Amino acid sequence: MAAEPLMLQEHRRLSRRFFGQLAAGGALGMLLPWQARAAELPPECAAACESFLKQLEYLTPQEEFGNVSRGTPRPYDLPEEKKQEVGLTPESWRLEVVSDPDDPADIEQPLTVEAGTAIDWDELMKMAKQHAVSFPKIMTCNNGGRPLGMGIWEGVPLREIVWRTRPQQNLRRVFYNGFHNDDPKQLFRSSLPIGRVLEDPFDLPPVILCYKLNGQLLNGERGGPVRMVVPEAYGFKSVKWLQRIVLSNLFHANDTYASGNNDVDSGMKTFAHSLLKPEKIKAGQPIPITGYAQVGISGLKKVQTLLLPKSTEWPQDDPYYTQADWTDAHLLDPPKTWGGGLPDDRLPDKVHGFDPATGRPQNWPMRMTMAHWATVLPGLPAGEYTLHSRSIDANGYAQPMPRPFRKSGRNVIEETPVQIVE
Ligand SMILES: Nc1nc2c(c(=O)[nH]1)N[C@H]1C(S)=C(S)[C@@H](COP(=O)(O)O)O[C@H]1N2
Ligand SMILES: [Mo]
Repeated sequence: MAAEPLMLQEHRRLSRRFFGQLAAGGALGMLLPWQARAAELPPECAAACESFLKQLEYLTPQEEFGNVSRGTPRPYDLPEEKKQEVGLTPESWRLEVVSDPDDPADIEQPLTVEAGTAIDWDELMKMAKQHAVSFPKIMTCNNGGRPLGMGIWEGVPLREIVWRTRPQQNLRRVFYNGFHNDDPKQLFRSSLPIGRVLEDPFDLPPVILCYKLNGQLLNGERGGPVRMVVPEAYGFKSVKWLQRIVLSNLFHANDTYASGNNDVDSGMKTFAHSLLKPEKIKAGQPIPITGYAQVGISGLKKVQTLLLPKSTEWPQDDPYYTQADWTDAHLLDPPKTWGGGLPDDRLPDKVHGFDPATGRPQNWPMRMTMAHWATVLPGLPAGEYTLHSRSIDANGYAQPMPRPFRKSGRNVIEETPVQIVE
């Protein structure tokens, strides 16, 4: 039998501790038999949750991230010599930083391969010694229902490289793209306002040129040797196989992702989803449920669940169930171990949002990361039910508000079946 993914073990451990406390307090004597079987529970859920299981080890090993990569062929599938030739290995990697010919920014020192001024790996590592930063971030595709993975990303702030070009004026936007088989049709480009690059608002970490994920060099699939990582944004801003930065006086976005109707200025949303729930449970038995939340730019105050008979009609005048009787779930403590392939499970020395003395998070849950939750709902008569879960962000907005629009990132209220049997 395959070993249980570490993320699920950690999630079970955290949630068992939670359920154990409840049982010890006498509140849930009936839960004990279930708890005793916790290690094998619930197989039907394990199958349903398969794609999540890897994320349950708090950090996701980089090989196990969900992968969103364009390119024919994918850059990381090129033969080794070809990678060497096109700059997809650390030794051959070069980063150019130039002015936009269409909307020129006034820079004194473009960084180009031709002039021998492009940034290479040794130079980046030199900069890293002085400027490297690490931060936790959940990677999520704007269009995906589930996060791709949770990582600690390490890199050099993009602004350090922008300053090297000695910009003078007429600089309003930074575009960047990765290797794309030299085919304009395969170009994948994102962009940011210069202000976001030079300054970090609201305690955010900087935008980085990232070369490590969970303490290990970034692999080809994750965008190595170097990718952009934008802390507060959906995945499409974090361009992989980064090779070119264009400094522009254009005043608006021109991201590849704008085609496809995506909202390219959207910050990550907060949402909740269940992970382990009995698909079938006996009438009258307490119903244990665990899950995770993505903590977006607006933070996370709490997670709530609502278990309704399947026959319940969706209220026409209250499509987000704002008037329903939601039950608060319990947010679980930060994990004791981090997983994700971190060598010796040791976090890098200085991680944004972590206390350097204790190595523990300063606040919990942290924005732009994942939090786990658990709850036990009272037993119900036999029948078919629908479980809903939702988050309330730190500003008090219940999911899917304040921005319910699908193309600015998914955060629909979860709907999943639960069967209660005699
Ligand atoms: N060069 C390049 N960068 C890219 C992409 C791509 O296709 N090409 N996909 C983007 C999208 S849409 C997402 S969601 C993230 C996914 O990151 P991951 O594959 O490391 O999980 O990478 C982004 N960076
Ligand atoms: Mo994406």
